[in-house]
Amino acid sequence: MKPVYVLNGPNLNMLGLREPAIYGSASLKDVELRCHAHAASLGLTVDFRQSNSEGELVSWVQEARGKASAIAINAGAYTHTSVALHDALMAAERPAVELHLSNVHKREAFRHTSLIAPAVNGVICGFGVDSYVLAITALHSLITASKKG
Ligand code: DHK
Repeated sequence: MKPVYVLNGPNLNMLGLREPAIYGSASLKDVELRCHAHAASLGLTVDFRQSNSEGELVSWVQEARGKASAIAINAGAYTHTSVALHDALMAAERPAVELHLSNVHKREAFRHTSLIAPAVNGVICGFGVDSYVLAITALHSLITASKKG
């Protein structure tokens, strides 16, 4: 079984240090460990990555088309700006979930728009690190459903 790509965008390498009242106290390494443990409990594996570069994230989404079973993506601020990530996700033809630690709809107006949401199966936000766990659970259901169908 190909891994689920869990892709993290800009500033997520600062988790634990960055605005903990919004993003929590867990580090990105803590998040990665939760993802590996949860995926294993569902019989999945995870390839967990972070980049501050939009182009690198686009390349990873392109790579996922051949190498991943599904994509969970917290694109950080690129969520709200990146036509390139939207287009890459449209071309990936993999089950995909957009996720966020914070509830972006309770925050500044510029976070209320996602350019990538129309290119994914669904969106999860506002549950802190559990957003990653919920995204992996959702992808597991989509992978299982696509095998039956
Ligand atoms: C993370 C970011 O870096 C922000 O730019 C998004 C998202 C929200 C999060 O909540 O995980 O607006």
